[in-house]
Amino acid sequence: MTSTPGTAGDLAVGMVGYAFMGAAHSQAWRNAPRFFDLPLHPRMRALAGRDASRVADAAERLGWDSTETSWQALVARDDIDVIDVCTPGDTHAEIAIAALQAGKHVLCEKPLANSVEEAEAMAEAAEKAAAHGVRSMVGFTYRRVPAIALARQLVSDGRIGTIHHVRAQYLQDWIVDPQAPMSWRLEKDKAGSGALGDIGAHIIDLAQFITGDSIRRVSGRLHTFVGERPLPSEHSGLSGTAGSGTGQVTVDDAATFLAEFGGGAMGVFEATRFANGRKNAIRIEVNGSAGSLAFDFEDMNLLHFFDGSEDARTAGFRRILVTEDQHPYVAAWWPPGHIIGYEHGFTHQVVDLVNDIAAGNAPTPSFADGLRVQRVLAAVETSSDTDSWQEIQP
Ligand code: 4PW
Repeated sequence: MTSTPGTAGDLAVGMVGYAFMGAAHSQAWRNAPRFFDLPLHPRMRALAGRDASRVADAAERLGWDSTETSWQALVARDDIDVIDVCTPGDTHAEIAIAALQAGKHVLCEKPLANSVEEAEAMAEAAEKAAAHGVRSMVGFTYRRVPAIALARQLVSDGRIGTIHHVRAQYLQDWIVDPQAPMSWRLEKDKAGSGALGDIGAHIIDLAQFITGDSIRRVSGRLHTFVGERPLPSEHSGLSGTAGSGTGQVTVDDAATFLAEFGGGAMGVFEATRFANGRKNAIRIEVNGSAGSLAFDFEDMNLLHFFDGSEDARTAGFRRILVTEDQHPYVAAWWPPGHIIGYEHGFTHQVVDLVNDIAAGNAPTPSFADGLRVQRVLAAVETSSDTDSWQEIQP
């Protein structure tokens, strides 16, 4: 490592993967400097993927300057400052560790890894690299939804008081049809786990982020409703058409668990891809001694807040439209009331990362935060297998 990358005006980005998350991240790298005043200008320098013609098409469509057909070639380039990992979980550890060791800042999609062991190695590599000014962040993007960031502020400001309850759900329905085809998200080797890691990881992170507390033990249950599905007719993501033949689903379709937090709060969590009619409902409610908060991503510009100190005759849940200039991230976008959407969280993630790189700050969520989530995921799985409460290593 010769010098800290990305300190001379431009920040050159190389991304691995170009499916759903790759498209979302590409839009974020492009839009961040257009709406936010950034200390470094992100350049979308190179996109890596194994298939030369598909990666070339994706680079053209998503706006990347050049392509590589291996992540190793991308990491070896000396004109790249940041590696953005948008691949399935089975490759996160290998790519992120190599990139950190090559002195590149790393943004890695969630969940951080497919196992606690991989996540530990990643957190260790991140800590070593940080000593040389190399930064890393795990992509728990929903933290950067303005209403969620506001929820965190209200808890830190003491408006909710001592937290008693956390109720968190992540509900989707994209595989409720038994004929919905296989995809990498249904294969344990590729994804690590199913609904638990893919979407449960988000609500674990959000619960810990909003409360500022950590889950200390869990009791969980995983279930697979459909064990065999048609193979896809072509590459499929969250949608696709069935082809011929079938494949085994090797992950959970749904996960539920009880949790106890270090500070004494009780938690109830549910992550499922079988909640018919719920598309991307991330619901979180926090009840404390001074008030309550409630959020649903399907109405993501709203935060519901109950202030327990108000006159009981008129107190009630207040519906806050989180589109004022005083709200987190919002001033850079539209006039009040002109709502934002799913993709904005990814832009905010880039903005925070670029600011931290330029300022020499440690970004959050860190790989250590990602490891903490990974430990909860593993504990829920063990709990389900063994019918027991599982403690989370601090
Ligand atoms: O937020 C979710 C992701 O983390 C998305 O809805 C889909 O599920 C894509 O990956 C996960």
